[in-house]
Amino acid sequence: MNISSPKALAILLPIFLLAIFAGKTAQAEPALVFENVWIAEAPPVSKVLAAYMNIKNTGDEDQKLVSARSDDFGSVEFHRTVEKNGMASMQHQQFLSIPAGGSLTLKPGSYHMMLFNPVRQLRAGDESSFQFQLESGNSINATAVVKKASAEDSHQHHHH
Ligand SMILES: [Cu+2]
Repeated sequence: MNISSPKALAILLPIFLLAIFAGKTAQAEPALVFENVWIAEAPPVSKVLAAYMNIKNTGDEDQKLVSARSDDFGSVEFHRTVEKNGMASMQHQQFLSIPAGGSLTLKPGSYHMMLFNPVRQLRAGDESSFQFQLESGNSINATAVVKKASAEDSHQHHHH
């Protein structure tokens, strides 16, 4: 297709304007910034994986994530690992709250996302994208990178 032809322009111009409009809409979304989103690599037989990240709320309103989904997994849940009498257990969380001007860190031994029934094998270096649904009705996408868990755990210790 010759993109300088009037016919091509008639097709491309609306797409171009739509892209600008979509960009503006995205800016109006809640000011959540997803950082260091990663999935812990698991053996191929694993039916459950975990994802971690830091979520920053740069806005002046509290935000609640009510659900997450990914094409790479059957379902996604928010969990929190809590220790009671020396026993660690996971609690299902209905939502994740990110306070205005604050952040929430999902990390091993704390809040995390549980990823059930992967539809493909994810190896270190692979990417997977998530769509988060907010209580406000907005949704936000974030891309996760698959990493080897042991390396990331030791990496995290350097920041303490
Ligand atoms: Cu869990």
